[in-house]
Amino acid sequence: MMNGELQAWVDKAAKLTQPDRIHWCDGSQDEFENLINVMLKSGDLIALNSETHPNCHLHRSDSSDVARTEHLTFICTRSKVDAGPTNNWMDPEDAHRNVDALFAGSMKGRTMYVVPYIMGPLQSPYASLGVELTDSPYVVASMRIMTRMGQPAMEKIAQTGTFVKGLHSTGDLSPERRFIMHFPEERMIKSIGSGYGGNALLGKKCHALRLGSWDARREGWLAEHMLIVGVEVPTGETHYIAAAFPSACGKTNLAMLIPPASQKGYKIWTVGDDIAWMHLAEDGRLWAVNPEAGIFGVAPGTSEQTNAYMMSAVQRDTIFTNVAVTPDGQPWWEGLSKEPPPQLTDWQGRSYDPGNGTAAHPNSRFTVTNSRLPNISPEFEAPNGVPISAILFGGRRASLAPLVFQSLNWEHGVFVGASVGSETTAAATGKVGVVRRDPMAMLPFCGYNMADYWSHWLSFGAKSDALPKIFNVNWFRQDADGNFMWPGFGENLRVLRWILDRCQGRGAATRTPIGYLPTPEAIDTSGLGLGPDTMTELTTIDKEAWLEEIEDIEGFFTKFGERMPKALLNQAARVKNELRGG
Ligand code: GTP
Ligand code: SPV
Ligand code: MN
Repeated sequence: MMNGELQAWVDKAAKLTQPDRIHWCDGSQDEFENLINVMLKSGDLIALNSETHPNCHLHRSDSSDVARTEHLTFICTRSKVDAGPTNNWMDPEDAHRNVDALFAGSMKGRTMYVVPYIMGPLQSPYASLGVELTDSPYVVASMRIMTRMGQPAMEKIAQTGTFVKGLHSTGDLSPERRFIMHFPEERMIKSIGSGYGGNALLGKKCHALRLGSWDARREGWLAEHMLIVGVEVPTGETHYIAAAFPSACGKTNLAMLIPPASQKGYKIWTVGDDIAWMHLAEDGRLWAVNPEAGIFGVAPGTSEQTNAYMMSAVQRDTIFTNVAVTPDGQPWWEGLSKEPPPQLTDWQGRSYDPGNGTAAHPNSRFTVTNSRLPNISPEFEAPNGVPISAILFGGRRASLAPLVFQSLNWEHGVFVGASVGSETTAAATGKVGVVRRDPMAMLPFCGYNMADYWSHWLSFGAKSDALPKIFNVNWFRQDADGNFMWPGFGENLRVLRWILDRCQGRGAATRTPIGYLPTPEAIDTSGLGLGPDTMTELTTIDKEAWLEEIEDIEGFFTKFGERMPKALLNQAARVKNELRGG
């Protein structure tokens, strides 16, 4: 059975892009192996050491195409105000005309792959269907790892008829001719000129977040840039936490935390590491599914010490992008071992010379199916997902933000999420280390006016009294010498324990204007060897600095004009007033 709309759209796209061949993907192992062979021949992939890393490959992307390009990403709604002040906007007609001119003939000499996929567990009522047309075999292979790709998706599309349309071509890879265009009103994406990550694997940020958030608002649910994790406690129950941190700020690592030996009886189960779709269930709780099937994770910093589950997963069946490689074909990146091994080849294929920068690109990544994780949650495929007890917001803040605090209530929690600030990272092109406001870690991913998005979040407050409790965390505080004050990684479990305590009405806390802070003893720090003042510093607030912060947040809020929800302005005013001693 064939979906007529799909056939007509493929015909139209082929007429525009003029591929030599069209290949309809079935998602089979044979097809995957053929793709890998095609890419080994073309040089798009390099085989890695088959003894240490069976079925692993290295891909080197164009050196001008190594991260998401936010300034080339557009939300094309009929009305500009619907995209809001934080998104680039183009009139849909102009956008189609501009990119179609670039798509014209862009697949000449290439194969157009028709990639049907499902975002969400196969049997989930919340799953969403899509088809990506692409001329990049790397994208096809990656989509097979990252989504439920192939025949089952095609069958569902034939049955239901509705799907997100994504047209992608690497074009000439020039940033001058690169655009990532979203047409939420048409449920369509057109991406040209990049083969990298979120720019090109259209199921991920484009579909599951930008178009997903648009659908979520209309249908009454939440599409979020969040990990989902199960924390099994010594008594045997598992509590689920969802956490939104900006790109390259620790989602994958928290999702795979391994409790240190001191934390007996705890175990972490990964449900998702980047995206959560959350629905309000009849029990009044938010239930979350992970729409993805794989991990596109940051390589630098990943090691046996920081993330042993991830290390185990990427031992086989993994595509590495822009990492360095040893003479015997093993992948390497900064942080994998203390010293770089001798005779390394860097991410651009040159003999490694520190004078050229890092050996692996700072945004180098691995792509691997979730099922390779030793701690994959038994609920990973659960159609309705898992019930969320706590939502965490956070970012990278060298100063100001305490290790953890709890919001006073849902409305204040939405304010805490809306006011997240974080230092920029290598996950997007541009300057690194600059604090910018990144509300709910969704600044680059919200497919509509952020003020309407906050109103949507606020609207849940009236719908249920069993919503998750909202917290803010910061693993990245630094001392005067630039060292991290908190050990992070596995030790973050100590903070999760306080969070779960608070969800159950336990856990010592002090009320402050910004929320409930743990008393310095409330978090177990035994055996960490922290300096005597460290915990005090991590759990107190500098009122003057926070006043400045709230003023900056208010300045950000003024951008949204009359769409700005009053409740958040009131929260800012309240915090300021309390900070001044009112
Ligand atoms: P995206 O995939 O871009 O959305 O990133 P992410 O949020 O999943 O970030 P990830 O977990 O990959 O971490 C990014 C970087 O932060 C890596 O280099 C990690 O090693 C580092 N990191 C993660 N958790 C911690 C932590 O608790 N403390 C410190 N100091 N660094 C951390
Ligand atoms: C992010 O930048 O948040 C990522 C990587 O998860 S990408 O797929 O490129 O969006
Ligand atoms: Mn991400």
